[in-house]
Formats: sequence, structure tokens, C-alpha cells
Amino acid sequence: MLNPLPFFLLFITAKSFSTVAADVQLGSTLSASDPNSKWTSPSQTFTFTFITDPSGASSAHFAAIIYDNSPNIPIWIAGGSDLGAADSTATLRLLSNGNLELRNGSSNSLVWQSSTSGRGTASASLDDSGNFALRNATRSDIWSTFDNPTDTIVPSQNFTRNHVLRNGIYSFRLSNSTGNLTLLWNESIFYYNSGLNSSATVNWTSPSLTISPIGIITLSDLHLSGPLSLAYSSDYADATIVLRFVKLDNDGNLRIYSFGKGSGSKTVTWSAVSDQCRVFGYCGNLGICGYNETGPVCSCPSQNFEPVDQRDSRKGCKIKVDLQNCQGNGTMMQLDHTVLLTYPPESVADNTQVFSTGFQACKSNCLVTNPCLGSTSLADGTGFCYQKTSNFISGYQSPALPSTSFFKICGQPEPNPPVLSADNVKRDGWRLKAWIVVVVVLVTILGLILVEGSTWWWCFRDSPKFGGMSAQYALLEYASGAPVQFSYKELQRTTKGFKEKLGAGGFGAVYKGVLANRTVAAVKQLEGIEQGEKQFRMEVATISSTHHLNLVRLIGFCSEGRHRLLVYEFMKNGSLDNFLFTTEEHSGKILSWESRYNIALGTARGITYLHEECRDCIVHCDIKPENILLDENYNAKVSDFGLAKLINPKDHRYRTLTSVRGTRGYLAPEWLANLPITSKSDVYSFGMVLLEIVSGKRNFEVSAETNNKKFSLWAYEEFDKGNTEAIFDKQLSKNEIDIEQVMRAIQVSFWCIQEQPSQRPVMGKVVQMLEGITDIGKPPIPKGVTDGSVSGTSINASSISAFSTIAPSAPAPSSSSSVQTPGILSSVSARNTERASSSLLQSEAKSAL
Ligand SMILES: *[C@@H]1O[C@H](CO)[C@@H](O)[C@H](O)[C@H]1NC(C)=O
Ligand SMILES: *[C@@H]1O[C@H](CO)[C@@H](O)[C@H](O)[C@H]1NC(C)=O
Ligand SMILES: *[C@@H]1O[C@H](CO)[C@@H](O)[C@H](O)[C@H]1NC(C)=O
Ligand SMILES: *[C@@H]1O[C@H](CO)[C@@H](O)[C@H](O)[C@H]1NC(C)=O
Ligand SMILES: *[C@@H]1O[C@H](CO)[C@@H](O)[C@H](O)[C@H]1NC(C)=O
Ligand SMILES: *[C@@H]1O[C@H](CO)[C@@H](O)[C@H](O)[C@H]1NC(C)=O
Ligand SMILES: *[C@@H]1O[C@H](CO)[C@@H](O)[C@H](O)[C@H]1NC(C)=O
Ligand SMILES: *[C@@H]1O[C@H](CO)[C@@H](O)[C@H](O)[C@H]1NC(C)=O
Ligand SMILES: *[C@@H]1O[C@H](CO)[C@@H](O)[C@H](O)[C@H]1NC(C)=O
Ligand SMILES: *[C@@H]1O[C@H](CO)[C@@H](O)[C@H](O)[C@H]1NC(C)=O
Ligand SMILES: *[C@@H]1O[C@H](CO)[C@@H](O)[C@H](O)[C@H]1NC(C)=O
Ligand SMILES: CC(=O)N[C@H]1CO[C@H](CO)[C@@H](O)[C@@H]1O
Repeated sequence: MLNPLPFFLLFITAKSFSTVAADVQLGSTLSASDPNSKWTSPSQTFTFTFITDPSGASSAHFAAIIYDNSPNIPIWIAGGSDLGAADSTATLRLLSNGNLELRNGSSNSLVWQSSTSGRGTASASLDDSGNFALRNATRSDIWSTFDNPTDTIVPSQNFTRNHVLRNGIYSFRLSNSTGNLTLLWNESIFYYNSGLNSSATVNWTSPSLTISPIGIITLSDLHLSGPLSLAYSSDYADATIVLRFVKLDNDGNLRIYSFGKGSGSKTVTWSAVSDQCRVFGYCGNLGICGYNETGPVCSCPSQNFEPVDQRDSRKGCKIKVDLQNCQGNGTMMQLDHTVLLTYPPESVADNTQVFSTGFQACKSNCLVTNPCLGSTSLADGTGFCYQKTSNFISGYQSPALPSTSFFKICGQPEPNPPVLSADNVKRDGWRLKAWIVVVVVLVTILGLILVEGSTWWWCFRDSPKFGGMSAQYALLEYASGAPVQFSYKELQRTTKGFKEKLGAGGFGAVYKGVLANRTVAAVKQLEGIEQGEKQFRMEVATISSTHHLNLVRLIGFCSEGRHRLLVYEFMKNGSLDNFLFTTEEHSGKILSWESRYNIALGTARGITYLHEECRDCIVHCDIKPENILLDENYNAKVSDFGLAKLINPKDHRYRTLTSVRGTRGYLAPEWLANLPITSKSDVYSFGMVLLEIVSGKRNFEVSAETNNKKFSLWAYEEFDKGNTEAIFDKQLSKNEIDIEQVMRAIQVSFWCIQEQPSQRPVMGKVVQMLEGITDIGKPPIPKGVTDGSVSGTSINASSISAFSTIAPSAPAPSSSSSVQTPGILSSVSARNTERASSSLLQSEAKSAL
């Protein structure tokens, strides 16, 4: 007779294990040649089986855990996608000693193993979370795929600082000290290092990164009361997404992917490095990264070089004639709009690697220096020259880059054949003209400086009154671009006691002044600044170190007691709004389409420089027609950049002012939704301005003509109907309009005002789109403008939700310590702004120059 007790026990055991069922028995085998051999999770969400190379590059087989039986979504690969390649008869065995082994069928050679033999493995199972674990008799994990990730993280997987994602030469880790997300090339070069700016307040003990099921990358720690959000996927909280995961791709970028139900394909919803060419070594040694219509492209610097592998341009290039066999015949080959990135970065302290010199000297110095393989001359006003001696050089070419690079070669330079298109030819002609203008302007300015300088010196050399000041106005100081410090008295005199007011911006009133050397200047009296003297000077230094044709130049400053003033170059033609939104009586002020297009392009270039190319990158935060000034030639110059950081967030006056600005319709939705402010917020504002440049109407204007809808929304509807003519300014005469340019501008503006920051292009891309270098797809409807009118200083909840898709249940996205004061403007905390500008821009931009 059966003893009832063991039977009962058996029953209990089976019952309690049924939730984790689908156990894999020791001795089980998966075989690549049998498509039906697989281990599945209890509800069949995940499957452990053999797949063929997901990239399609080879015929190799991989033992992988895949999602939803879909071979193109492997979330874990035995040995990783580089070392785990096996043949078509390979097997994966869970041996009775507890080791998991992948062997090639042909040679029986070991490809990969879990190294868990003799550690008491009693069972193994694949869970519905996607984790495959080997467990001992008391069901404690001995080894698991979550603890040994390859290149992917899925929700419910904890990624700690002991873990690494790898793909090829790239790896991803959490920094031990700061909890930052770091991406490395060859285990040594950081090209992305970004996280929360809270290192000062958090002592990380066990930081752990997760991708939440609604699509937010969060960081948790024992010390924190709750997880902190680091990155948002563009479709976060979208309920139709069934799986999200973070993956380190083989191009070195870390991305969040979404997999929608029934869509069968994955989409990218966030990338760590927004500019793929900024991924170190993306194009290999001596490869140059640039963009064509479809994406990043790798090429060789010139025909003096050849690809290492004809079939894979990412493998890099080699020089055809070795420099060592070239005594005396070396020359420098010039590449415009190119920077060379090397590792280790040249040390600014070492004046043989980085120094200030002219363009020609930067070229010739390298030619006579050994070892020097190339050099980069920055044309951003600093005149810095970087000498490249490293044995790994990675280049980046973009029409928006103001720098020129040189490669040392043997013999005559043989440039790459130009990509000839009618468009290019037109642009080249235009460029030549632009160059002539630039040269003429420069010569004129130099002449003027000399004449004025010597006249001035002649007049005042004997005047003791000016003796003290002359040092300040020395030519040398002007040439170095250092801002001049003025006394408050001096500026009072200059502006005749602040008499002639030019306007009142968000940061204070602006007055006209005439400097001692008769230069007309605009003097801005800052309000609401409570920063210390030192901080103010630092910001002034940052602002004045930005030199660009399309940025208003800072001449000097004053910091005395509580007075804080900035002195800018004076713009004859005032701000753009005066020209765009004029009434009939000033019809003399209508701008031609050509000027408008140049203003749009100039503005975009100025902002690109602020975002991507200057040394301390800046998010403007307040782009609007009032802040775009025009010189006598109607060149656009962006003003008021770098000021957002100076304002004390506790100053209520400023808040009020900001909220008034907010009503003007240029603020990106993330300002209202308390999301991090990034350079993409500027892109949004630029998009609104661009639409206004085309239409001559305020984007938030509501009238009967626009069916009582906000202009920007109505404009999209007309555009969608194909009725673009309705959008552009009636005051422009039809025959002078370049319809192709207008169409481009309209489409670009709709891309820029997309609600999701990640859908908006970066400014560099905007420049390329406007120039017609990059194709522009049809923009989707910008949801953010569908509702509208945010009025007054208070914004009600309904208008916030209309601006964002955050479900009410979604956790409030918060930075560690942003001040949670009631009212919408708590989001405009300087901290947010600072984080935006530092984490997203500096880390990328500074990584490898
Ligand atoms: C196993 O086979 C694959 C595909 O043929 C091959 O690439 C790999 O080098 C082999 N590995 C070993 C260890 O033999
Ligand atoms: C299983 O592993 C856990 C943790 O390592 C250990 O405490 C336990 O004793 C092990 N059980 C057996 C049966 O070895
Ligand atoms: C991840 O970490 C959290 C908190 O630290 C813990 O509750 C959870 O069980 C962990 N998940 C896994 C799969 O280890
Ligand atoms: C962080 O520290 C842990 C344990 O000390 C170590 O295993 C890990 O490799 C370190 N990670 C980095 C990125 O240095
Ligand atoms: C990566 O680093 C190792 C050791 O530092 C070096 O030997 C190797 O050449 C590097 N790889 C490349 C592609 O430069
Ligand atoms: C972090 O650690 C340091 C040194 O152990 C300690 O002085 C400091 O108070 C800690 N900070 C926090 C926020 O716990
Ligand atoms: C852009 O470059 C890629 C990679 O070289 C190429 O496959 C693609 O066809 C190019 N696209 C265009 C429009 O030239
Ligand atoms: C340098 O160039 C000249 C003319 O092209 C050639 O005759 C000479 O052999 C070259 N010298 C070397 C060292 O290559
Ligand atoms: C006049 O003085 C200011 C301040 O030093 C300087 O920036 C400006 O270039 C000078 N103008 C001329 C024409 O020299
Ligand atoms: C703009 O500048 C030009 C050139 O100095 C001048 O002729 C024109 O009158 C100015 N326009 C306005 C509206 O001030
Ligand atoms: C960590 O990230 C913050 C913010 O992104 C950045 O300011 C800081 O420099 C990073 N830390 C390191 C060590 O690079
Ligand atoms: C780079 C950056 O923005 N760092 C700031 C982080 O926060 C501390 C104070 O919390 C500031 O002092 C840093 O300047």
C-alpha cells in the first residue's frame, strides 16, 4: 500500500513549482540543426533557441534567448555576438555537472561555457522575465543571464556596476564613483559619460540601472528613497508597447528600443549619443565620418588613402604611401569643415600639442614636426591648433563645423571626387561669393581698426585722463577677444544716464550707448541676478569665448556692487520681430524671401554653434524673434545666450517674466511638463520662429482666418492638405519666392516642433535640412500644438496633459532635487537647465577633441 505522506509531499512540490514550471533538466541539449529544439518560459514569452546571425552579416549560428519567437529580438546571446559564433550543427548542453556549454558540431570545439561545473546546480529554468538561471537544490541562483548580460537589458533586469554590456570594441558600464552611464571604446576612451548632477549629494553604494516597463531609464540605490529618472524614450507610457529594452549596438551607441504588439519590428526611441559621428572610432582608424541623406557614412580622407576592407567602410583606412619612405616629399592635404579626434586628447597644458596659431601655421607646423600625422585648426575665434600624434585618428566632417583639418601625406593631395549635383554646384557658387564677402568685410574691419586705433592714439596719447583706460582698449586685448571690464560710472556716461532705451528683454532693459572709441553699443542692465561676483565673471568668460558670425558679440561687462551689466555690439537693424509682424504702415520693412531664408539659416547656424561646437556648450532657453538681431546687412545674430544660467531661480520677478514669455508660444512642451530641458527645447523654439519667418504671423495667433485655431496647428493642417500657399506671408511677392526653399523651411519647422524631443532633429541636422543637403521626410503632426492657448501665469492641468502623453499614473519624472514648488515654473529651475547643458552637451562635445 502506498504511504500517503510522500505522495502528499510530491503533490505539494509539483503544485508550488508550477508557477516557475518549464524547468530545464540537467543533461538537456539544444541543437542548431533542429529548429524545433527550444526551451521556453512558462507563458512562452521568451524562448532559448538557436538563431542565425541577426545582423545578416554571416551565416553563423548563435544560442540566444529571444522574445516572442522573433529571431530578430535576441535579448541574450551565449558568448555575445562577437565570440559566440557557432556553426550550423552546434549544440548547447546543460551537462549533469551543472556546466552550460556551447560547442561547434563540426570540430566539437568549445565556443563558450558558463563555468559552473561542480557548484551544485540542481535545476535550470527560463522565467517569463527573460532570465535563464541555474539554481542549486534550495533554488538559489548560481548563475543567470541577467547577471551575465551580453548587450541588452530588459525590464526587471537589474544592471549594477559589476555588470558590463559589450559589443565589438565598445562597452557600457555604470561608473563606480558617480553612477554615471559611461560608454567606452577599447576599454579606455570615454565618449559618453553622463548621469545625474547629484554626485555632490548622493553617496552611491549600489547603483542599479533599470529600464522601466513604461520606457524610462532609472537609477536606484539603497541611499535613495526612490528611483531617479535618467532618460525617457520618446514613446514612454505608450500602452501599445509590449517590450522595451536597452541595447548597446555594434555602432557603439546605447539605445532604447520599443517593440509594439503585432508590429513585428523594433523602433529606436532614445539614443545616448545623438550625433553618431561623435561615437569614437565609428569609422575606424583614419576614417572620416559624415552624413548623407540616409545617415552616417564612413569614407577615407582622400585618394591618398584606401579602405582597409573594401566591403566594410567602418574598418578604417590606411595611407597608400608610407610617410617613412617619403623624405622631403611630404605635403599637407586639407579637409574643410573637419575635426580630427584622437585619444588621448591633446593636453591643453602641453603647448606643443595645443596652441593658438593661424590656419597656415597650424598646417605647416605639423609638416615639419615628427611625429605629427595631422592637425586641426579651429575657426571659432579661439585660433586653437591641435597637433595629432596618436596612432588612432578618427575624423568628423560636417558643413556646420567651423574647423579645418590637415593630414600629412606623401606626394600630391588627391582629393576625393566631389559628389556632383546641381544643388552642390549652386552652393559652391554661393560659397565663393560668401568667401569674397567675408574677406572684404575682414579687410575693411582691420583697416577701420587700424585707422581708428591710430586716430584715437593720436588724439589721446597725451591726455592723462585716458592714461589709465588706454590699457583696456589696447588692440591686443581686442584681438584676444577678452571682454572689457567697465565701471558703472563709465557706462552711465556712455549711455547718457540710461536715456535711450532700445528695448526690454526677459533679463532686463537695453540701452544705447557710445563707447569712448565712438563704437555704438547696446548696454543691458541685468535684473534678478544674485550670483556672486566670481560666478558672474565665469559666465561672462563663457559667453565671450563664443565667437560666431551669427552670435551677438559681447564687448564687455560691469560688475559693481549689485549692478550687473553686459555690453554688446550694437545691431543697426534691431530685432527680427519688428520686420516679421509689421502692420501695413511700415511696409517698407518687409523682408524679401532671400533675406528671410538667410536669417533662418544664420540663426540655425548660430544655435548649432552654441549646442555643438563651442567649448562650453550652451542651451539658449529663450529663442524667439525678439532675440534674433539683424545687422546692417540683415545678417541674423542670436542674442541673450548664456544668460539663463545667471538667473536666480528663486527670483519671482524672473518667474513672472518667464511665464509671460511662456505665453508667447516658443517654450517647448517639456518646460510645462517638468521634464528635463535639453538642446532639443531650443530646437522647438527655433521651429516656431522658422514658421513665423515663413508666415509673418505669430505662431500662437488665433483668428477667423485660421478657423479660430492656433496658427501653427492650422498651418500644419493646410500643409497636410497640400495647401502650402496659404501658409506663407501674403506680403511676399510670388515670383521672388524660391518655392523649394519655402517648402523645406515649412517641413523643417514642423519637424522641430514635434512634441517628443527625440523626434526633433538636432540643430546641426536642421542646418543641413535647410541647406538641402539632407532630405526631409514628411513631418508627422506636431501634437504639442494641438491644444493651445496657455494663458496668463497659471496653466491648468488640462493644457499640460494636452502637451504631453504622460499618463496620470506615470511616475512624476523628476530630477533628484529639482525644487518641487507648486506652479508650472518650478520646472524652470536653473538646475534643470544646467543639467541639460552640461550632461547632454559637454560630455559629448568634450569627449575626444
Ligand atoms: C565555430 O564555428 C564558427 C562558424 O563556422 C566559427 O566562426 C568559429 O570560429 C568556430 N569556433 C571554434 C571555437 O571553433
Ligand atoms: C544554495 O545556495 C545558497 C546561497 O549560496 C546557500 O545558502 C545554500 O546552502 C545552497 N543550497 C544547497 C543545497 O547547496
Ligand atoms: C532588482 O532590484 C530590486 C531592488 O534592489 C529588487 O527588488 C529586485 O528583486 C531585483 N530584481 C532582480 C531580477 O534581481
Ligand atoms: C566597480 O567596482 C566593482 C567592485 O569593486 C568592480 O567589480 C567593477 O569592475 C568596477 N566598475 C568599474 C566601471 O570600474
Ligand atoms: C586597444 O587597446 C589595446 C591595449 O591598450 C591596444 O593594444 C590595441 O591596439 C587597441 N586597439 C585599437 C583598435 O587601437
Ligand atoms: C557621503 O559620505 C561622506 C563620507 O563618508 C559623508 O561625509 C557625507 O555626509 C555623505 N553624504 C551623504 C549625503 O550621505
Ligand atoms: C548613404 O550611405 C550609405 C552607406 O554608405 C549607403 O548605403 C546609402 O545608399 C547612401 N545613401 C544615399 C542617398 O546616397
Ligand atoms: C620626390 O618627388 C620627386 C618628383 O615627384 C621624385 O623624383 C623623387 O624621387 C621623390 N623623392 C622621394 C624620396 O620619394
Ligand atoms: C571700441 O572699443 C570696444 C571695447 O574695447 C572694442 O570692443 C571695439 O572693437 C572698439 N571699436 C573699434 C572700432 O575699435
Ligand atoms: C537696416 O539697415 C540698412 C543698412 O544700414 C538701412 O538702410 C535700413 O534703413 C535699416 N532698416 C531699418 C528698418 O532700420
Ligand atoms: C557624470 O555626469 C554628470 C552629469 O551628466 C557630469 O557632469 C559629470 O562630469 C560626469 N562625471 C564624470 C566623472 O565624468
Ligand atoms: C557640471 C555641473 O553642472 N555641475 C554642478 C553640479 O551641481 C553642483 C551643486 O549641486 C554644482 O556646484 C556643479 O557646478
